[in-house]
Amino acid sequence: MKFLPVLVLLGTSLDVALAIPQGGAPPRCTTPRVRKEWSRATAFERSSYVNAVKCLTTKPSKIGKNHRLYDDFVWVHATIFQHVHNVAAFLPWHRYFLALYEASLATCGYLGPAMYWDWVADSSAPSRAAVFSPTTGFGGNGNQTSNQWGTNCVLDGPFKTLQLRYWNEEVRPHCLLRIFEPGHPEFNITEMYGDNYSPAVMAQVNAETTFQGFAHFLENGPHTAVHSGVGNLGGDMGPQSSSPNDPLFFLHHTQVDRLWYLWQRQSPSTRTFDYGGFRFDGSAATLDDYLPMLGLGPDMKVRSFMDVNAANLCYKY
Ligand SMILES: *[C@@H]1O[C@H](CO)[C@@H](O)[C@H](O)[C@H]1NC(C)=O
Ligand SMILES: *[C@@H]1O[C@H](CO)[C@@H](O)[C@H](O)[C@H]1NC(C)=O
Ligand SMILES: [Cu+2]
Repeated sequence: MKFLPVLVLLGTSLDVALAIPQGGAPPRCTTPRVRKEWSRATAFERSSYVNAVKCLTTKPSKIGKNHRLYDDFVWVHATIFQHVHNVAAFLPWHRYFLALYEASLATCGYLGPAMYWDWVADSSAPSRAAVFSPTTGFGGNGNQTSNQWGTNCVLDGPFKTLQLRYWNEEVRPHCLLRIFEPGHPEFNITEMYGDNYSPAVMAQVNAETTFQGFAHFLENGPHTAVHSGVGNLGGDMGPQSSSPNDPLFFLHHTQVDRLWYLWQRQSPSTRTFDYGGFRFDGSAATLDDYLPMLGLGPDMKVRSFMDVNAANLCYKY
């Protein structure tokens, strides 16, 4: 029996999906999908990915809101933001969120794997990364002629006409905003804060031996630096709770997910289910905590998102 993992995730709750049928075998992950770096995707994959992202703006909300399917991801992330950042659940919650996005892209005709932007590889000149190409990427920097909020529109690429609805949790219609950090040598700040996600920094992050240490360093170091490097304070990718407004958010977080995967793979027997840290209320997190998804998908346990080889995920890098 063959499973399309995204459909398992969409169509049923995990409890159902993982229920062991009487006398039968549980669903298994036999052919994991291989997630790709954007620059290594084919032209067809890239254009069908971009078309599917645009298609999300033509579909109705899945959670009964008066906005588009595109905005569901922004709204859910913004609304639940404090509960899933700077807490133990940061990595598994985003792993689940990415899987739901991948499933939505599939309903919009993109059947390929999720893609990532390897910003560690591009850290010495991030603005020249393939993802910012106007022809084969997501467009480049926003218009920098004014510093008034809402004017730093991305003027090239496939998303130059994208209309966005939320800024944090407020309804504030705007264009796709980007404000690349230009770099300030006098303050030892490199372009787009690239020095904060260099191979040397990633080696330090990888040297962390516990989930808690690794996750905290990854989130507050490289992850945040990339958000700020692309968006700064007035851009959509900045440290806003509405950062999924920028389609690049998902390639950024797929890279975060990949780095976690690579760390887990250094010692699968001890690290795959290594989890710990704090919940939003300060109490100790456990693998049986639920990940709140506000209806975008069923709330499921952290435990279900630790192993990418599980039938509900079934991918690798
Ligand atoms: C850039 O922004 C300025 C100020 O908002 C605006 O006057 C100008 O038309 C914009 N440039 C383009 C090419 O849209
Ligand atoms: C500049 O930043 C780099 C990377 O963050 C760091 O290794 C270096 O020590 C800093 N240099 C100074 C003079 O602060
Ligand atoms: Cu987030």
